[in-house]
Formats: sequence, C-alpha cells, structure tokens
Amino acid sequence: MTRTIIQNGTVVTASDTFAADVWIENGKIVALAQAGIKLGPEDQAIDAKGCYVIPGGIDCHTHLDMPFGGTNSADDFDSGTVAAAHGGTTTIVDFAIQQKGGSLRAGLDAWHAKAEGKAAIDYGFHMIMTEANAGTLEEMAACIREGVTSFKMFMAYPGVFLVDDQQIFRAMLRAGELGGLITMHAEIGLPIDVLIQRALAEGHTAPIYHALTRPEIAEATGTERAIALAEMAKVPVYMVHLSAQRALERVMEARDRGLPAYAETCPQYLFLDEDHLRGDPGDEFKGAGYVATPALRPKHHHDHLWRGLRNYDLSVVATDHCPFCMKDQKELGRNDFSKIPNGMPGVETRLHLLWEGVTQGKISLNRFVEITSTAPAKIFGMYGKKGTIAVGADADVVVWDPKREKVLSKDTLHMRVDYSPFEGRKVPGSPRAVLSRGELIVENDQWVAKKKQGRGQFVRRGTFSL
Ligand code: DUC
Ligand code: ZN
Ligand code: ZN
Repeated sequence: MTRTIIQNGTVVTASDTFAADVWIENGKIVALAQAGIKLGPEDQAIDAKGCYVIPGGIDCHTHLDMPFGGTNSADDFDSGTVAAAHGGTTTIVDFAIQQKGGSLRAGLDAWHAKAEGKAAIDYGFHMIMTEANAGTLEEMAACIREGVTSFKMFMAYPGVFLVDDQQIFRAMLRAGELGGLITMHAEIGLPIDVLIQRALAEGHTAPIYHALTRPEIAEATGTERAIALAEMAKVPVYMVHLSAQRALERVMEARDRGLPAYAETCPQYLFLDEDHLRGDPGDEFKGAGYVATPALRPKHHHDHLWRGLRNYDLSVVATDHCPFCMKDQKELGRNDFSKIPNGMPGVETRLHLLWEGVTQGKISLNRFVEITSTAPAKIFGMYGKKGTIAVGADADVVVWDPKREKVLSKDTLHMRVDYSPFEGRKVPGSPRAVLSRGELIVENDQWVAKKKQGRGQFVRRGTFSL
C-alpha cells in the first residue's frame, strides 16, 4: 500500500509545536512519529526540512459564482478553489443563496450544481436566508440534516437581502432548536441607504463615498442588536466580516458577560484602510478595487483587530472572497459608487498575509493555525475531520516554508481578477507543498495532482457544539 510521509518538519497545531513526521494512508493521518520509521520502496516522501507542517487552511467565508451587484463574482468553483489551494487553503465554506420568494432547497441545489464537477478542494455551504417564513423555517431542518448547519442573515441591503428583527429572531429560535448557527451581516442598512441617497443627490459619485456612507456606528449598532437578539433567543451568534473597533467592543462586552458571541475579521480589515478608496491622484476610480462591505476603515482600527485576535475576542480570519474585475465589473459603478459591485479577491492570499503578522509578533504561530483553520473547523462543525494535525483527521496538510518569499500580484496569483489589492507586496512565507485528503495537489506553486476540477468533495458539517 502506498503511504505518504511528510518528513523532517515541525508540526504546528493550535496548541502545540513539535518535531514529528506525519504518516498518511488512504487520505487520513495515521501516525505522528519521531524519526525512525523506515520508508518502504513504494512510499512517497515529502521533505519539510526547515518548514512548519500545519493543517490546511479553512476559509469559511467565500462567494464563488455569486450573482451580485448586477454581475457575477469573477471566480467560479474551479478557479476559486484552485487559487485557494495555491495559498494553502484546503477547505472553503461558500454561501448558497435563497432567492427571494424561493425555497432554501432551490438555493442549495443551485449551489451544489455550481460546485459539483468543478471544485478542486473540499467545500461546504452556509445558507443565506432572505426570508424567514413558515416554509423556510421548516426547511432549516433539512439543511441541517444535509450538513448545511449555518445560516447567514443580513441587516443591510434593503430590498435585496435585508430581513427584519422579527425574522432574524424567529430564525435564531429555530436554529437553537436544531443546533444550527446564525451568522450575521450586522450593519443597519436602512439608514445607510438614506446616507447613500443623500450623497448621490449632492453629486458625490466617487468610490470613497462607499466608506463615508457606511460609518462604523452602523456596524457597531448592528452588532449590538444581533447580540441582543441572540441573547433573547438564548443561542450563539457569529458576526461575519467584523471591521471596526466599536463593533469589536460590542463583541468583547458580550463575551465578557459569558455570551457565546463569535466574530470573524478578514485580511482587508487588518492590512488595508479607508484611504485606498480614494484611489490615485488623477484616478480616483482606482478606489473601486477596494470597495467591499463593510467598508475599509481608517488605519487605527488595525491595532484593535490584531489585539482582538490575540485576546480571543475575534475567533476567525476568513476572507469574504468576492472578486470582481475592474474592467466591465467594477466599471458598472464609474458614475455611481453605490453601483460598484461590493467585494474583493482574497481566498489565495489569507495565509501569506497573516504569516506576516506572525513574523511581526502580532500573533503567535499557534494562534495563526487556530484562526485560519482550527477555530473555523470547531465553530462550523468540521473539527476532527478538518482543522488539525491528528491521527484520524483528513490529511489536509500544508508544508509552510517560512523563508519562501512571494510577491503578491495579479500576475503571480491564480484568482480570476485583473488586479490585486496587494499588488507588489512582498510577503515573507509561502506553502512549499499542499495536500488535500493525502493527495499532493500543489508543490512549489505548481498544480501537481492528476485531477483538478471535481476532485473536491462536499463536506457535511455537524451541528454547533462549542
Ligand atoms: N457581505 C458579504 O458577506 N459579502 C459580500 C458583500 C456583503 O455585503
Ligand atoms: Zn456580508
Ligand atoms: Zn461575504
């Protein structure tokens, strides 16, 4: 029987760092051993000398092939998952969408159809609920039985995604009965829309107005309200894409009171700031490449978010990967910032960027593993199978070379977009090898597995159990 051994590396989990070889059979980790086991002639050896051996990244927030803002996100399940793998991510959780007036079933079927035969790495789904009515509340049970155990609801985007507090509260109660988890886009969208209409009426059309019409307080208030609703329903709640100090303070306050309030942030909120939305002198529309929601914040928020990650007030770093090309897509909003499709590419660069945080002493090596893999696996019902290096786990493993520098650029990355928000940035580490269920899929920046499209499997996730 062919076995794979990852030799000479330092294994890093969320809790431990130790020298061990990792033995893999039939897609699973079967042993962690100190040197000494002899290789057979058939065994495949991967050298990890000088490298860290970490669990494959889990990006629990992506939007592949998503209709949004009058267009479709530029990566589909083929290009998006291949890009993820090149960056050391071996599992994604994407957002299926319930169309208004449609069923959860139809939304889920549509997302399975998008992913099957295309995804190159393993994937799960959250379900975006645009209506919580008797029918969809009933359907939540079927989603959970099928391994789609988390739901996203929006306080923003009136007429598109926004649901009112009563619907959110009903969905929370139902999730509580079933063991599901409600995740929230916690920005209060009704007043935001008034600010947008006022800015446009005053003739303000440039990308920076995306930030100026979505103030921090709108997110902080939404966060507080989401936590209050979850506290009333006696359920956990998870804030997606938290971007700002005051929103974080609401989460801290809740956690200090012992509430199961969780939050993720994203690399764009740790590394980029509001000034990027101003574009270049003479080319203010370049700022459109930085339009994502919530908006990028002034620089001083970065330190608060890093502190939140260190102190366990923020649990996860995901990407909210939702890429749109400048040409033809971001262009839709050239004369109206509110028509710029919302989102940025990121699924491939998350680990690279956070590694920079490790090298700068902002987070520890173990915390890096925890926020990029272990915590999302635990919160979203995959732990044991995904999210750690342990006997019995899927052999989703990254050999991370801390000395392998890389220049981030649209020309060196695999995401299907015509720009990179991090163009020209040199990052200090990169994957040397990436394995998915024991198969070597990326080595030295090259796709090396025989199969690509369709090799990824749907991950049936468990109920919330923290
Ligand atoms: N929220 C997301 O999570 N993704 C894209 C845009 C948005 O508002
Ligand atoms: Zn959102
Ligand atoms: Zn998103």
